[in-house]
Amino acid sequence: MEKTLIILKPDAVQRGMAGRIITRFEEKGFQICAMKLITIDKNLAEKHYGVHKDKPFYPRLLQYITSSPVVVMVLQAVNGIAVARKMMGATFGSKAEPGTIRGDFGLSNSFNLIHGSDSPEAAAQEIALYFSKEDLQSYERANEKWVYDVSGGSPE
Ligand code: IDP
Ligand code: MG
Repeated sequence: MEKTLIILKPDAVQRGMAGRIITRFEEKGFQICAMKLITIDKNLAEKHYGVHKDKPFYPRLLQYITSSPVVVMVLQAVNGIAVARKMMGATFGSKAEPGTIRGDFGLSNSFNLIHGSDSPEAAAQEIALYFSKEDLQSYERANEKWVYDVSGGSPE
């Protein structure tokens, strides 16, 4: 099982698309481990996007991500990081494939609805930025044994 940090960015919340995007992950079979609505402050934004600090778009990225509330979630699935990235699609809606979240819901080459961790290292760092260990709910889902084949002892 792999945990990933997902942020429904200010445009997703402002456009009333948070529910639909969350539904996509629920329908796919992801388990919600934590979720909250927050406004990211400059300090937190700088920590989150530090790897991009030398990019030309960095100031606008900080402005965007701090401009309005976001939904922050920890989602869990087998191979969850890669699966979530695939569901998100390419970085901007103008290029993202139809069927992906960015491909179906966005057109901008700056606003792009959603963030998802891109590696296990990034996921661990990002989850720790937004949540404490106690925030992460560990619970058995009623439908778990129909989401995965657990007959071999581990979810497949
Ligand atoms: P990703 O979100 O698909 O992983 P990255 O290249 O890691 O994309 O960039 C992080 C975020 O920075 C993007 O999601 C987007 O919000 C913003 N960003 C990336 N490239 C540009 C750009 O060329 N113009 C404006 N914003 C950008
Ligand atoms: Mg990235």
